[in-house]
Amino acid sequence: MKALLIVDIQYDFLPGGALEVPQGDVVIPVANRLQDFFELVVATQDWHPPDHASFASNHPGKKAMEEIELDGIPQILWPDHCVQGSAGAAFSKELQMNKVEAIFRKGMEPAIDSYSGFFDNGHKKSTGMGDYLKGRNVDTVYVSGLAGDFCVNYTLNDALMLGFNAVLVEDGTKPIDPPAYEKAMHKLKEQGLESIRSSEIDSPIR
Ligand code: VGL
Ligand code: ZN
Repeated sequence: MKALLIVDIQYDFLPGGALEVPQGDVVIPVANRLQDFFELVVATQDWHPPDHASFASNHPGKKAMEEIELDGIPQILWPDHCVQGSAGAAFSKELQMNKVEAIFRKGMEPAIDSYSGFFDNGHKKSTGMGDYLKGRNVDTVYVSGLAGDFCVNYTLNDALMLGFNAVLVEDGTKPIDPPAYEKAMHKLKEQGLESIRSSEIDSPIR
């Protein structure tokens, strides 16, 4: 079975949000249209406590976009975003949610960041999404969402590492830093990532 994975289409990553992805809103109609062609749709949701270590505001003297080390791994400091229960953490009202069977939240652990929908950045804790998908006999994941160079990139990487076939929906994502995104996708393609344009999908995918 093939599943559509919708990554972090939340107000804070959309234009006007705390950590906006330029033109991030263009991915919404793409993710909406594709859902009709999939038997299984799941979503991820960035969901941080206010004291999350990825927030520059929790590191006196540091500014957003500065890099530090967190538990031995490089960490970009972000503006406060996707705080649990806040308006910015909500899924866009434009995003169709009826077909979404499960939502995997991530980034709840104050001291660890979690870009991928599967694991935290140190690969210490699983969200359970990999086991869930395997339990549903999923062999291939199609990925759409935000941001292309962070959560989509890390999610695709972990999907491949877990043995799923992974397909990037090219027009279903937008990055924060386009050159970094291109470089990351190039690297993932060498590891087996496939990519398509959403217009290539016009009948049920099984
Ligand atoms: C994301 C930065 C911080 C993402 C989440 O969804 O791509 N990026 N938290
Ligand atoms: Zn985050």
